[in-house]
Amino acid sequence: MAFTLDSARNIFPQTLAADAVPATIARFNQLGAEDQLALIWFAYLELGKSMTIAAPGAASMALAEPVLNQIRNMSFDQQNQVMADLANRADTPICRTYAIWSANLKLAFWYQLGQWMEQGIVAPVPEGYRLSANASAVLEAIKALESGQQITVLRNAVVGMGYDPSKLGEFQRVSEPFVPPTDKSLRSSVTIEGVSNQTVIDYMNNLNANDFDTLIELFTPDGALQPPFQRPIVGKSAVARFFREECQNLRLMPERGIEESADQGYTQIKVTGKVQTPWFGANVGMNIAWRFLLTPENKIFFVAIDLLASPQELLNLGR
Ligand code: ECH
Ligand code: GLY
Ligand code: GLY
Ligand code: GLY
Repeated sequence: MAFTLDSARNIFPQTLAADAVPATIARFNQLGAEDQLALIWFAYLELGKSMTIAAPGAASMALAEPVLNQIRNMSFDQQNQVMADLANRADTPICRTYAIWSANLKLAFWYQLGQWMEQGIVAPVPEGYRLSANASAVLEAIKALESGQQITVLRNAVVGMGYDPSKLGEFQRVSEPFVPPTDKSLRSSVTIEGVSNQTVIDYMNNLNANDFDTLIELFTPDGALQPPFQRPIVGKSAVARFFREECQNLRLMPERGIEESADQGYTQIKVTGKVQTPWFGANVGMNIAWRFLLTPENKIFFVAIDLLASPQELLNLGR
């Protein structure tokens, strides 16, 4: 039986993803805008007790700066309105601008607003603000998650704000400029217990080196990549764009895996390990599985990246 995208997505079905993340986001999305913003503020303060967020790069800040300055010059009432509009995904000029930003730009924007809220430059969450009962429950649910899941909830909340990009028609995305790949002499190489497949090793090493041009050549023309809790991104050009826009400076630390032959000369490989995002560095090691399906020519037809339910899942290489 030939593999399709749908059958590929089901390889290693025993993999237990952190379903608490989409479940928490769904509950978050039911809340009113004011509650959403206050909840994130409290979650952010909580997170700040145990880890620091790296400041965004100058290039990201420069792209967000015109909107940030516009907000800085507003009254507190107007600022609160802008933030509520973003949470409500309203149709306003600022929400439309925000909609075409990459995830990292959206995060950089909120990072700056958070700093300004602390400094009293942007309207703070009122002292003694009382979350609704539902919002308190969602906050407690977030606090109970492991740190990799917490930052994924926060990221997804931020990415979901602003005007709905699918209503925009044609548009040009705005993302931070890409950094050149790491010099060959400075690259490191991963070793994965139980996996010797060169395509998988090259995938990890090229992603770690920001060498997206080499990386994309590991895929078939119709190859697909499924990020955590998202639909697959299909086709070389879409995957290449995703790498350039969303995947700079990640640190992949695969640990172990299993290789098996599949139908029609294909190979399925599951790898587990840790991933760090440049936002939190070594403060947060996300527990990740990669589920690869390779063609007989050893090209990537499909790879899913799953955020795992627990560290125990790192040892689960079963089908
Ligand atoms: C304040 C109050 C008002 C409202 C808001 C506020 C600000 C909030 C802020 C939040 C910042 C959150 C951040 C979160 C960052 C999360 C990053 C994550 C990254 C995960 C990456 C992964 C990569 C996996 C991949 C691999 C591959 O092999 C292929 C590519 C890819 C407080 C003002 C909103 C400031 C900074 C979770 C898992 C391994 C799929 C990418
Ligand atoms: N500070 C991390 C980033 O800009 O991606
Ligand atoms: N998804 C890339 C990052 O946020 O670091
Ligand atoms: N393994 C389930 C998923 O995240 O797609």
